[in-house]
Amino acid sequence: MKIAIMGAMREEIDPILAAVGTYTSSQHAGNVFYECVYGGHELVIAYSKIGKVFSAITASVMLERFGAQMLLFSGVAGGISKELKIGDLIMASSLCQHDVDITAFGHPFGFIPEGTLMIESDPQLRSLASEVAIDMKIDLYEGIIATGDQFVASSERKEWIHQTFDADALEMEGSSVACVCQNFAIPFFILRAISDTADGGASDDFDAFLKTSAQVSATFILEMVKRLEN
Ligand code: 4EZ
Repeated sequence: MKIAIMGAMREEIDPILAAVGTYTSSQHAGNVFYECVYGGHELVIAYSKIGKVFSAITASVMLERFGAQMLLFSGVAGGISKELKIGDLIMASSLCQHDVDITAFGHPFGFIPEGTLMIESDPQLRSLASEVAIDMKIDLYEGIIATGDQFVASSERKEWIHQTFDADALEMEGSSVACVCQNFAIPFFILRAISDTADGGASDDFDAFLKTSAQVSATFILEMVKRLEN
């Protein structure tokens, strides 16, 4: 099976490229796509650049041009749930867009007509992840991830996102990637390791923990790939 692995930032896919060893690369639509064989699977790996628009481009290209039949996202996120500490892993059960607002027409925050407020990730990939977590003796959280085109560094905004969407973590690409995969009917999985807690200290924590948290997420994703049926 051909599997897409994406991140938003170079730092999020670097540990994956380092682990797979040799790969070929090609450029398209403003991204570099790396291809290799790993764990008996063909992989296409790329980072999109930050945000919903860039990540939607990259996900679409991986599915349409490269023919990926499954998409795994690896990266970092801001923690909302008090249970989540820096370095902890969370997989998205469902994702939403916290910055969508057409409430002037009576719609709830996050809802776009003919879309859904929440997009659920693939249940089979989540159960595989739960097995991997048990075997690796890693705590893996599951919860709602809220996406928006904002680096959240404010307790107030973070609290609003928690109250409005019951979200446990937030970032800037998961929901757009989920939306692409839902529309192409491709199973997807979004994994994030916490780099900060989206409050006043978020930018300092992010800078300090981006690399180590990205590594935690990448290691886990590669273990999942090894266990996927051929
Ligand atoms: C976006 N990603 C951060 C991009 C940071 C700096 C140049 C994850 C993320 C995040 N997103 C980690 N912490 C976050 C936070 N507090 N708010 C939004 O996916 C770009």
